[in-house]
Amino acid sequence: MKRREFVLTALSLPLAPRLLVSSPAPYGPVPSPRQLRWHEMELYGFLHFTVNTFTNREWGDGDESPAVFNPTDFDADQIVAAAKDGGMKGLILTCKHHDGFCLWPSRYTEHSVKNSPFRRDVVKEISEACSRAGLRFGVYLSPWDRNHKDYGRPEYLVYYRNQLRELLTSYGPIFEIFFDGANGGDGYYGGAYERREIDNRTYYDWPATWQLVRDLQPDCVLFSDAGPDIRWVGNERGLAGETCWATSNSDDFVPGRSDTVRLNRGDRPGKHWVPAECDVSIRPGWFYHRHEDGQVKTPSQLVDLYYSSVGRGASFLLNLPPDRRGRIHENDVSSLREFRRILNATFATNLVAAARVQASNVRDPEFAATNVLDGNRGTYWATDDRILTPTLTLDFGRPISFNVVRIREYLPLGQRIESIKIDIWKGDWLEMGSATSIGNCRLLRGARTTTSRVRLRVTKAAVCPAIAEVGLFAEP
Ligand code: FUL
Ligand code: CA
Repeated sequence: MKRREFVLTALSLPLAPRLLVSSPAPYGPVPSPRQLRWHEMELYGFLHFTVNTFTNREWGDGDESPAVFNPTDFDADQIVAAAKDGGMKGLILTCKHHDGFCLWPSRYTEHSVKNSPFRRDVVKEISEACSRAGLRFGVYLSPWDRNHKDYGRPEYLVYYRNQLRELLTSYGPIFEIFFDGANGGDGYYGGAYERREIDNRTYYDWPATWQLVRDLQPDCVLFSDAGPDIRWVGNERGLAGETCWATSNSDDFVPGRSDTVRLNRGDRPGKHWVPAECDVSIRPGWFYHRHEDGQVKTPSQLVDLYYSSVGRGASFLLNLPPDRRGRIHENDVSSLREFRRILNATFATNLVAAARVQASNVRDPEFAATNVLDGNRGTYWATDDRILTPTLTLDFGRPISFNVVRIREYLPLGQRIESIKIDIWKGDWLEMGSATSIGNCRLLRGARTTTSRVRLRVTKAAVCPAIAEVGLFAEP
């Protein structure tokens, strides 16, 4: 049987011919290149901004006058800098929320910034500020539109796709489109003031809309309850399931009609690679309200959310609502900065770099795996095909202190591991923690402990594991 402890990746050429070994066969569905790029982002922001910011509401009826939209000190660079200081890799803007007001001067409606006293193209300014700061830009275009006269009829779909086309062709690369599932029925609808029910299984004809995005922006990931690329996690509290598979039988779902319990944990076996995204606001509401200035989540609450989202294989989509000035409020900015300071301090030093790694249950147990178990997701360690439950022992030769373990699977080979345990040496092996799904990232966080040896046991796997990283860290 061939060895593959020194691994080679699909992404790089082997350095020496003797290292040429066969890599394991992929298991189940695997991520597309656009999903792999998205997986690496892990933390990005949401910007909820529209007439609601000025009317102090969460859902506008659709009859708001564009005259109310009038930020007094709008600064896209300040907004983007706040996100960047928080460690975010991208920003998704509500280009149009349920009220139908457009933050760009769409050719297809008068209900936009072009008829506001502000007059500027917010989508353009935010997207350009993102690109200056090196953040990726994404859009939210509410399917439910309480302003548009045709909402509920087939004509509206033409309008919706025209708008999407504008957003996808005028504002540079779009990394994600967030297709919201909400529909409350009643609205202004061009003056009709009535209730309009739609059948969300058929009305939107999602496959046609998704195809439009594929044609115009092939690198863009599509979010909804049903994917096809990213799924809703089933709550707006930032909590992925304690078990959270990246796979989903997403054909069972339609946006706006979903089994939230299943979305929260994913499906295994699952037909498609559709990892979860955890959307949650830094404040109680999605839009800015002055009376919530004292209810901004604390740095430690944000850190907890990071562990319950990114730490369970999902992404963390944290909403930062611009205020009436058109800036991120000082309280949110400082909470985000401190959150980032804590994460940076935690993950700055991976203690595993100093360990000698031994594997049992493989044919040749002695090898230098630290260089493939590192943070580089393109390198991984795998066992022989018949070995499903290997143990990796990390020997530090001196006491080290840590409280966080980070494990990543090598995603191009699928989600393979089903459970693991972490043990520490205290004269005898003591179990420190355990987990089920791993995927892109699993963080185990416990009390600070001191030991000279740590053991990772894969206790269940569908096929031989392929592990991209094992890291040990200490929170400050
Ligand atoms: C929900 C919407 O109704 C909220 O207003 C917000 O946009 C949230 C992200 O999605 O479905
Ligand atoms: Ca690696």
